Amino acid sequence: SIADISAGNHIATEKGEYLNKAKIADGGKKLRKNWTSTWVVLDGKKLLFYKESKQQALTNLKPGCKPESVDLCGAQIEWTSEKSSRKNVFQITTTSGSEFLLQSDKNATISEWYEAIKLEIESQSKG
Ligand code: I3P
Repeated sequence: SIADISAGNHIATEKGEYLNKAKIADGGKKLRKNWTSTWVVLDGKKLLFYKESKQQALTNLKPGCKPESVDLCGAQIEWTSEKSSRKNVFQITTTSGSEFLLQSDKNATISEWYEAIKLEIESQSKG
């Protein structure tokens, strides 16, 4: 699904959707897995994870309510069947050593996200 996000005078068309997310490493350090449903936006080189609802993410530009921003530059993406008992899971590993699992029960949804993020990563590596 496509969401129009308005930020002041800047209007960007971005892809946004609820996905299940688990951060399993931060700066190379393993974390205890904790799946949460998160509003995810692909914003060019960045993947944004919003703690609040979609509606708040779309309208809420208050300071201090920033999403978690993941730098996709140099990141790796791969399907994994070993990191979770869930189906449809892929992993993103950042250059800073953070690891995220993203999951959806809907095959089409998760495939779309995998392809979109992969394209973004590949377009960057070509400079
Ligand atoms: C974890 C929780 C996760 C599960 C994980 C468990 O237990 O059940 O949902 O991951 O499995 O350890 P807890 O809540 O006590 O931390 P999946 O749903 O992805 O399988 P794991 O240890 O095999 O990663």
